[in-house]
Amino acid sequence: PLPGYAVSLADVSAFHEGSNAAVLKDIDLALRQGERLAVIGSSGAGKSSLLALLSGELPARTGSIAATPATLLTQRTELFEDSLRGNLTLADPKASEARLHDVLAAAGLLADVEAMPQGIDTRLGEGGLGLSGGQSRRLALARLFLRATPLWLLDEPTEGLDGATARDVLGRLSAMAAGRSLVIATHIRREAVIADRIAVIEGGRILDVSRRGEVAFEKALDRLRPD
Ligand code: DGT
Repeated sequence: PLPGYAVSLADVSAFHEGSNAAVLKDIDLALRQGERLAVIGSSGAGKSSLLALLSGELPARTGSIAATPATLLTQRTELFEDSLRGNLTLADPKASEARLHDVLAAAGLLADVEAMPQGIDTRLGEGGLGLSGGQSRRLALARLFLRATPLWLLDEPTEGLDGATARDVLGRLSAMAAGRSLVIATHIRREAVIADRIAVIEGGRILDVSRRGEVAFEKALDRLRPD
């Protein structure tokens, strides 16, 4: 991307494998380093697909795309039948013990881990069996925190969490994201309100982008599910 930018897209279209209808159309988007963008729109509008495009998972068919290295936090946390440590270090095999301790603390998981029978070496069942929804989301966060990419892509990061847990997780995310660029796909107000700009996407097209302080920004927030 251009100096000072995390993302620049011009006239991008993209197709999912095996589909002959574009899932993203005429996408123009520039994101400055350190900027936070929320992407909102109906179910099926293309929010997750835009994140996939930015992560490099979904190729652009036409147009030009430049993005700094990114880490994608998907809606579902993929956890493996392995120790907590194993589930964490797949994000950074060289992470030191001190660093693991730090990211667990930042994710709000340290006390939980210390209370487990074998601490960080406690084994999880398939799909993270043994962890609550909040704990597995926090584990996903700790994993994200190990990925020091300049761009984080977050797909509904607090979906399914109760209000208090969600606010706690969002606060931690926001603190750890200082200096990084964020793109947050969401339909929940609490997740969009931390953004500098909101992009509205429908039918694979960006219809509108508004900035905090603008009337359109408040209107966009009003379309979202209240906390
Ligand atoms: P959500 O998560 O329900 O709020 O919806 P969005 O806005 O995240 O939408 P997205 O990007 O998941 O889906 C956009 C369209 O693309 C929708 O028609 C479903 C389709 N689509 C999504 N993932 C795939 C895929 O892996 N393969 C194919 N062929 N189509 C997909």
